[in-house]
Amino acid sequence: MQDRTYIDDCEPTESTTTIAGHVHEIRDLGGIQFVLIRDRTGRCQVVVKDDEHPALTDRVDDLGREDVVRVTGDLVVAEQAPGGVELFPDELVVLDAAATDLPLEIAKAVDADRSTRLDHRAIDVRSPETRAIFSLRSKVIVSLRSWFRDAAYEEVETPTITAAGAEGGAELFPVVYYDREAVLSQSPQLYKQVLVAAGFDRLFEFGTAFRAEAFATSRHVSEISMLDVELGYIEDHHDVMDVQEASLRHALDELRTRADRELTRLDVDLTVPTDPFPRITFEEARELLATEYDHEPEDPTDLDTRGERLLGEYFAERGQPAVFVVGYPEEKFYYRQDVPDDEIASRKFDLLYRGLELSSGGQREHDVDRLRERMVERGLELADFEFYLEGLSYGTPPHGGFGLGIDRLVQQIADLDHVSEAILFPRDPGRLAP
Ligand code: AMO
Repeated sequence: MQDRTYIDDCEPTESTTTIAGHVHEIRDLGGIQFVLIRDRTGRCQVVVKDDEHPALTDRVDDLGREDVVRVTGDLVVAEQAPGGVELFPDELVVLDAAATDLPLEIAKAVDADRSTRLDHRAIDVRSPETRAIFSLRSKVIVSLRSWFRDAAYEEVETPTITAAGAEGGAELFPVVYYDREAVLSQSPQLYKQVLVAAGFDRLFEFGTAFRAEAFATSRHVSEISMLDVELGYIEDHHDVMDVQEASLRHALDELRTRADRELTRLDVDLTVPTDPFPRITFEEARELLATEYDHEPEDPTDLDTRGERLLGEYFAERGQPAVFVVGYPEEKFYYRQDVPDDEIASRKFDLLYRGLELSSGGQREHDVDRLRERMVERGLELADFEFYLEGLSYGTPPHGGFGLGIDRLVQQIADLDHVSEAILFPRDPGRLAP
């Protein structure tokens, strides 16, 4: 490996320091040149004085933006410089020269439209603001994973090429699988349930889910990163919400310290909910929307985008960025519903975070006869679900879980207008490349 120090880790010392990265900006003031070097952690100003280093001055004259260089020299405290230090080089090596026709502006605030930026994504992510989103995203995933590992959850992987959809509906991508037709997985739902039945009673999976949404909104993409969780031996859906709440709070709390640099770069003031997240029933949510905002979502079984946004505002004003809405009617077959003494229609919840649905979850129906009835009522082919029904038929603990959309979580944390901005190479109905 080439010896170098990340810019953010550079400490001014007596000894020489080597940094490496892209040339972000060059300023030549006649007699003195400033070259801003960018690596994944920050930017460092390299200062070349003509009278001290004529050979290096010639080399800087030949430099272009985005050239990849390695620079070695003495670091000196300089309050006015980015990062508070300057490097006075003894050596500057060009590792690769960049083409000069950059398709996007990197050094200045990016004002290209989103579509152009996504078309040239590998260039767009060089801009420090965009880069910060993905550094933040990586830290979100690390924090969530560490919470589940510490809580003795096992990490599993389930297939993405499957025989039938798990979530129902028409949002399936067909794939040719040898001489048969298969579909890309909409969710590991059925697999995670049969695994809990088999004794994997605390599991999680970071996976990819595919939804052939026919429309493009600021919160939908066709390829989603999902954290799926499932746990056995629960009393009810509140146990699942406890896990969703604790893991998310842990991740947000850790970000405040571990992603301080990224949050600052993105100008985000992250508030971590300290109290339990409010849990309101679906009926209470509709009632609140009607009385506080005179808003009645058209579909009586759901809250619409505006409804979720207004609920977000209502709870944000009361210091709560997150709220659970519990008991959605007419739910998918696998949620427990119509439980005799329950005052709610189902044990399904959604987690709204800053006015956007981030996760869905709940307690599952584990009575196989009732499951079969529900599936038939919904017009599903039982033959497509044999492995599921078999897996649950031989002793299944009461269980539940949730699926958290990682892309939307990053969208909300980084305060991005569009979910595709939180994804390196997003897929939507209009985009299959890069
Ligand atoms: P659901 O279908 O609600 O539930 O999906 C869970 C979460 O995934 C995210 N999500 C999406 N994000 C971006 N674009 C999309 N097209 C999209 N679709 C879903 C959302 C959503 O809250 N099996 C259940 C979960 C469970 O009960 O365990 C499921 O997949 O953040």
